Amino acid sequence: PSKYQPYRTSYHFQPPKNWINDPNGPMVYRGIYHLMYQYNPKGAVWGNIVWAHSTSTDLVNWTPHDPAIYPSQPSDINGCWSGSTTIMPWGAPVILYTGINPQNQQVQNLAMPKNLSDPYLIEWVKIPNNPLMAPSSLNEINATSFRDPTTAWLGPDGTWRVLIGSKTDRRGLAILYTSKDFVTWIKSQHPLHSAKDTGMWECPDFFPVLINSKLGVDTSTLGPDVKHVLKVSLDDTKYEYYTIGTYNPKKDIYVPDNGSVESDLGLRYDYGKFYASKTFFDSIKNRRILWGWLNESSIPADDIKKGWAGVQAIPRTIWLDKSKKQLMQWPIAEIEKLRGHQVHLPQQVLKGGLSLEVSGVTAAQADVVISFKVSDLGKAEVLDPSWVNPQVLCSKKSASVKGSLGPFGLLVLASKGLQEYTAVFYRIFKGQNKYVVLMCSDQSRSSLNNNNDKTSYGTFLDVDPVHEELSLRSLIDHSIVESFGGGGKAVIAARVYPTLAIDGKANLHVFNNGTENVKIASMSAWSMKKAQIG
Ligand code: DQQ
Repeated sequence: PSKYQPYRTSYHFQPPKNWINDPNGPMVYRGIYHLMYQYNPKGAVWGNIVWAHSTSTDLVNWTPHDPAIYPSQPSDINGCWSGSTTIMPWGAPVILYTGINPQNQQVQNLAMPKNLSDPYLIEWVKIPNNPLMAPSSLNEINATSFRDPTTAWLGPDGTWRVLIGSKTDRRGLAILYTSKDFVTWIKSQHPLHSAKDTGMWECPDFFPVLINSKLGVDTSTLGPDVKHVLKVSLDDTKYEYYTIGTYNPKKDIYVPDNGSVESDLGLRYDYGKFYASKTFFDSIKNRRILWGWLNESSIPADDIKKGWAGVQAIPRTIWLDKSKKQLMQWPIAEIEKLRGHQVHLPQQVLKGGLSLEVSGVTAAQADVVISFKVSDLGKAEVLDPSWVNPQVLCSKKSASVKGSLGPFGLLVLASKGLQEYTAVFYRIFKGQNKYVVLMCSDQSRSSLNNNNDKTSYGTFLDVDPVHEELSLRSLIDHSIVESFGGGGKAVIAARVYPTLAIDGKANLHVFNNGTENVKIASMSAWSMKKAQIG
């Protein structure tokens, strides 16, 4: 690896070197948090996949261990791909994961801790019965599209259920298997859910969320107080979509609520770069936590030069919004203990066309929280009915394109002369019968190195700017800008590689490139300390 490492993170999880992708089998066991993840021990590109393993007591600082799962049986000899942990009713964790067999078929295997009295769960044993689920001439399973078992859930009938991602032709499938003993698994006639024209469903995740509560519940929880969420990662586009709906445990089908879809206009955890995510129930703090992989936006040749690729997003607490129509996400509270020196801006009006620099924080390693209030919406630009795709709208109307109410927001990782910056901002439009808020993360000027993917990201945000403040929180970590809009109603993560705006040469600004004034209702920025991530 190169000595020049301006893009390594300070508080987002990453190993010292090499390629990482999907978070695998996250859990808490005897007070210790476990993160496993897809890892190439031999280089900075995907391959030779094992489950690397780290543990933590606070989800912020991490201790690395040897890989938990690596090829050792015929049923995983060509790779140990993604999977999940299930906690047995008596407290023992069990892993189901995808192995690649000698015929390069995808099959599902089981691994158990060797020693349950070791809270670090260093050693895992694979049962000789593996594989427990495999494609065959009888079951019509596509051997190259059969992977990523979910956390299993236990029905009131004493039967375990698990989902495996798959497809037939272009139809994405969440194949359902059931078992009485967790070892003998039977494929159900019908998938739990499927959707046409979505392609391969990777890394499905299926879990209950409480109605009217931020608390999380165990994955097997059923009843009138919960709705269910099904998330799928679409291999074709590398976007994730989730739906909220109803699970019928008698018929074992899941029906998304009206208008809830897995594609295009569907809901996403993140409208930027975020993939192969997985949740787990944190029984210590009764919350559900979401882990996701942030891939690089650099070219593989640059990844090889820097000697690593891939990081994990900050774990996010996830719960059902009051509207019951979407999820909410917020960085786990523990991350705030890394907050160091704080800078605060007094309430003030930010006039149209003006910006102000926020000095006194380490702008390449910061946590920034700002809230805007707009009092006069009269001059809001009219939303053209053809502007249906927020991401396209954000790239057409980048931060440098003047508007009336917006763009206003943050310029982060900005170089002194503004040759480089990443802009996270809002624009408010007048829609048919309500105001429409657009949230953008504009990477187009993020780096002078044009090899990087500098696509802009965007989403419409379900906030009423007449009655509510527009809040924005950005976690900035050298090559990561992870932004939470509307208190967690929408999230956009981006990877950026400034060439000038590095470390002490990175700056932070609040800007208003609209003609109308906006009020900064509150603003705080913290320098972030470095986490211990061995
Ligand atoms: N990554 C794993 C697969 C999964 C994909 C292989 C998603 O199990 O489908 O590294 O990123």
